[in-house]
Amino acid sequence: MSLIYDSLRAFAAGAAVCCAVYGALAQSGETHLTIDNFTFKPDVITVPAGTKIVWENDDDIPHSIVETTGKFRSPALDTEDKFSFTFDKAGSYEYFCGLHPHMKGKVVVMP
Ligand SMILES: [Cu+2]
Repeated sequence: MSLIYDSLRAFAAGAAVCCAVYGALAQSGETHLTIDNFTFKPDVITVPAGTKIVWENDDDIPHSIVETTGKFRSPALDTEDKFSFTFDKAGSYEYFCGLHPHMKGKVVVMP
């Protein structure tokens, strides 16, 4: 029995965190990510549909943003360059850096 209660408690805590994040982002409609030290920050983000995500390269070498199935692709971004994409459809969008393919990120779009 306690195992079930623990699972329920963990689920409720997760749902509360999820909804708090959803509410905060739903108001702005725009979310900023940075690229620094060969890392997308945050590398995984969940947003409501219709959110515009803006990536800014804060690294001192160029990076790019390429969606794995070709839904979007940025040019090489120099330091302080930005790229944005508006996520209108729910789904999971994985992307990587075209110059350093080991750099990976994911955007999860809620309906
Ligand atoms: Cu890169």
